Amino acid sequence: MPQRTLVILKPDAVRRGLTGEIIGRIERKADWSLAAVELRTLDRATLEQHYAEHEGRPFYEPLVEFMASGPSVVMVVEGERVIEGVRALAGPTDPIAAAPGSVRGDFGTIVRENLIHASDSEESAEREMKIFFPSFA
Ligand code: RTP
Ligand code: MG
Repeated sequence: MPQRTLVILKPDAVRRGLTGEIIGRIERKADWSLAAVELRTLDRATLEQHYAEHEGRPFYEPLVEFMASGPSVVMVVEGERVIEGVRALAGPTDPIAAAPGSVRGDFGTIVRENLIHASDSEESAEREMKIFFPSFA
């Protein structure tokens, strides 16, 4: 079933010149496509909304600071089972636990600087697309 998901290539991915590599992996999946793509430095208010579920956790402040530390690539990806699919392509949160072949497993070592965000459910995707692309239908 076609879906849409909100994907962020985090500031570490942009700084390290990995956005083309990661976007290429997404684009090469059968029947997936980019519905929106923008290079954007995320402000604190937007990030507080996006990461509201983590407020109060010890990693919350450094996470928001890191995510505001430089430009990210914010995208909407659409296609067959794309919500579960981009999560699988990204790999688990901790890059050291992520298998080679996944984005985090191939390029990451630090839990916070794990290159990519992808919505974790249909409800999250709807909520997050509204935050980052309010005018998007
Ligand atoms: P994301 O939301 O970015 O797609 O990642 P996720 O679902 O795999 O991870 P989540 O638990 O939602 O955490 C959000 C982001 O916070 C950073 N984090 N740091 N212990 C730590 O230092 C820690 N734990 C999480 C990561 O950047 C994670 O992706
Ligand atoms: Mg998450």
